[in-house]
Amino acid sequence: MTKVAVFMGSASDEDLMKPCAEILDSLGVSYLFTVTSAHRTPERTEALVSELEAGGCQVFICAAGMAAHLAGAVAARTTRPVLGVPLAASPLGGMDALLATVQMPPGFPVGTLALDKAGAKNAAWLAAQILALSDPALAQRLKDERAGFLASVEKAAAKVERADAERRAGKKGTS
Ligand code: RP5
Repeated sequence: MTKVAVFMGSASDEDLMKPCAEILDSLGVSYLFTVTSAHRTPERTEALVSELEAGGCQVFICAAGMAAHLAGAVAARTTRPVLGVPLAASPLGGMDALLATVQMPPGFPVGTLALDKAGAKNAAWLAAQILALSDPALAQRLKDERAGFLASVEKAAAKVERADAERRAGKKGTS
């Protein structure tokens, strides 16, 4: 069963959104990764939302650049959580997509993540966190991943502290 839908407004968005798919893969979350556009293929977008919802999809992730209406168009068709990833695909540096995604009218929320790859990654983490509310095994995998983040920061901190201590000791030796 597909638990998460990852929609992109164009195939040109694929590279920015790959990290989203990679994280869902690593967490063992089933997903559909595809292209559909609010403007170019509105019927396909509508049909996909209906089919996926009927099949048990729980979370919709929508990424688009420019006049990014994809997340809003999906939010209009479902009451399941919709996460939006604005992409910096225009000379406006993504501010266009950010505002189009985040400024939804009340009643049709789109949980808006950061621009580009950071948002792509966090959309996957947040979708997994939503699914984990009713999936204890996934909740445990998320806790394990958090422990990994913590361990890597502690390792990095120890390395920086060691290098700093060596630098200071070297200075003392020369004075
Ligand atoms: C948006 O327009 C897409 O999400 C993409 O970011 C942007 C440009 O699309 P292409 O012209 O590259 O297909 O709808």
